Amino acid sequence: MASVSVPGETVRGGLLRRPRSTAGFWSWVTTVDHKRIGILYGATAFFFFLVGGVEALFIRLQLAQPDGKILSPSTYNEFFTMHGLTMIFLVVMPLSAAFFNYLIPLMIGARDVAFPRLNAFSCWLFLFAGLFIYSSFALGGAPNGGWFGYAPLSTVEPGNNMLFYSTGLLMAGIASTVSAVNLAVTIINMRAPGMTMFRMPVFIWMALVVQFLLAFSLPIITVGLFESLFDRRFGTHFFDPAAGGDPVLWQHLFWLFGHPEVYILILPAMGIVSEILPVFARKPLFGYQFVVFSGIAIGFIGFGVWAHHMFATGLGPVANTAFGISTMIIAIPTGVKIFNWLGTIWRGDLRFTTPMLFALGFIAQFVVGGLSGVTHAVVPADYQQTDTYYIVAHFHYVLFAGAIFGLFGGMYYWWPKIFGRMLNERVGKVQFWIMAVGANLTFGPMHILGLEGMPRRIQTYTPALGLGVWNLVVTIGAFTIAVSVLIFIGNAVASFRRPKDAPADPWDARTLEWTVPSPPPPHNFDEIPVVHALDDFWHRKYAETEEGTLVPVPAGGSGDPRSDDAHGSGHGIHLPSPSYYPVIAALGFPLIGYGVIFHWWMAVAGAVVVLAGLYGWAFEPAAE
Ligand code: HEM
Ligand SMILES: [Cu+2]
Repeated sequence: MASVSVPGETVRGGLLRRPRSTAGFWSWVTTVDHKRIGILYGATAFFFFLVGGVEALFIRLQLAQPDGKILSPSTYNEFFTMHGLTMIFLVVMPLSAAFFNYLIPLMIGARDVAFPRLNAFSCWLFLFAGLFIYSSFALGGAPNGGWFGYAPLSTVEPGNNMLFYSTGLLMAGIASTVSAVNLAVTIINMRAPGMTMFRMPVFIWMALVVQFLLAFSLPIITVGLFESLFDRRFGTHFFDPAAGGDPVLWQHLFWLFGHPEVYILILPAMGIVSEILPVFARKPLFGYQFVVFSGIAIGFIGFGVWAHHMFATGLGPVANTAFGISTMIIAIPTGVKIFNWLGTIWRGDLRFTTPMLFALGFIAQFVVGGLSGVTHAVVPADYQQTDTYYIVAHFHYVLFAGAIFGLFGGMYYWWPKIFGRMLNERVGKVQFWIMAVGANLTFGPMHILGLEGMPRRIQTYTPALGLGVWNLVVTIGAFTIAVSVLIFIGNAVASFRRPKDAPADPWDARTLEWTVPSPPPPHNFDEIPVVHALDDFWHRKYAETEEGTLVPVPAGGSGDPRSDDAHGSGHGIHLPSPSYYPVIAALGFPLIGYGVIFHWWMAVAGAVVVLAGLYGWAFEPAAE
């Protein structure tokens, strides 16, 4: 096959020529740059955060008073299901992926991830999966069987609602699995010289644990989703007791994934907090290796606790006791982290910047969520708590007051690096306090409502139950959170109006990403750095006397990223080229999804698009 390259023309095999534009719409559609892909993940996830937030506000308006009439029972089922699905699969997971994509190469001293086009593919497939699931609102009805989609409700309830659930999550699962392999290979194989495993920042360690959790847990739910899809589409009986199937099998498959999933949601925020605290305490992380190993321990034990979600399904005293104990055990490595964070700030030279406030807020509120989690491990107590608002309170303390607070801390910490502009610190602090008040006003009283017997997922309740007052407080809290999110949007928009004046190292930080300009050039590093220690950048900036006093090391000398001539144009550095094919291949999947639900010919058409994308991807010229 001839291989000529004629500018602007298709080249061999009728393939599309690689796009050249580095600015504008098409440059974003065809980008394979990890930084841009990180920003795409972040922007999409933030959009879905707003959508999931609005759904929560409608839920809270409906429950603000007894006998609410804002949402009909069937719409209510769709709203809480979509709220849960959105916040978990379309917000916290991709927001973490945004940080992973943007920061991993920069923090390990690499120019990009191992498989840049695969990276673009997983990003587009995640977006298309999200849009596919949301298109269900216009195509007969959104998933309405709860975010954990228990059978047989999810397999026998009429309508396509839960078919969008299973096909949509299958797509999102492929995107996450592909990304997990890509990022794990990047961390293991692409570290700069001298960046040994125990010189990696904790954020990178937590990212690595998360990729393994994804790689080992997603296949389990994938099997369950296919079985659920087959029961609906092909009349199989995996979860049909009348034909020898077992609905509890779904629960096992779901929670074998679902519990590791909660660590997939929280470990990134724990990694972010472990980066922020040392910088604003001006002390190294206390017990670095303990923090790393406790993260790994959480990853392992996290696969051995799943049935604590099923104490009330009748597994029997032996199983319940075993899972009660394993759940209590997982509190130990979690506690180790908390004490190491406290050890880091203890007697530190603290600066209460906005990122630091969010990190401290994370610790305080995550402890509240963690403690209620321990109460669930006590089996008889859980009989009272399960399926009530006490549980809703628990997972919002760990997921909203925990994970989301950690992620906001990360946004305020790395915003100058990513966009070259600072966010307003004063506005940031106002946002933090309003969000903290809102979160505790929303999720605090839910503990009381739950212990007073309010079940979750009820569309309304009678005045006789006396639940009106606390429900009104919760709703006011939810709108307080909404105000704080609007303040953040205002702060972000205002920052984009400012010139790109952020310095390379605005916080006097410790890790490699702060050695390059803000924002970093496409090639990241002119020269791949050589690393000599944990917190290598810090040790280039400061020496320590015997008494432990920090002595600044003057900038300059070879390899010092602070010297003026440290950053060139990157001319001659090979970078992966943009490509059309990842987005084309990803586009075929929603088509296949619609085909499975509506008309098989669409599935065939979708498969053709995927194959065409993969063909182009395989045979397009490496680079011009
Ligand atoms: C922005 C503030 C938020 C508010 C006001 C809020 C409110 C609520 C409420 C009231 C429910 C209970 C619905 C019911 O049982 O009838 C709920 C359910 C849920 N929320 Fe949130 N939430 C928020 C953020 C989040 C976040 C950040 C996450 C996860 C990362 C999340 C995950 C969930 C899940 C998984 C459910 C269960 C849905 C189900 O039962 O299927 N929420 N939320
Ligand atoms: Cu669990």
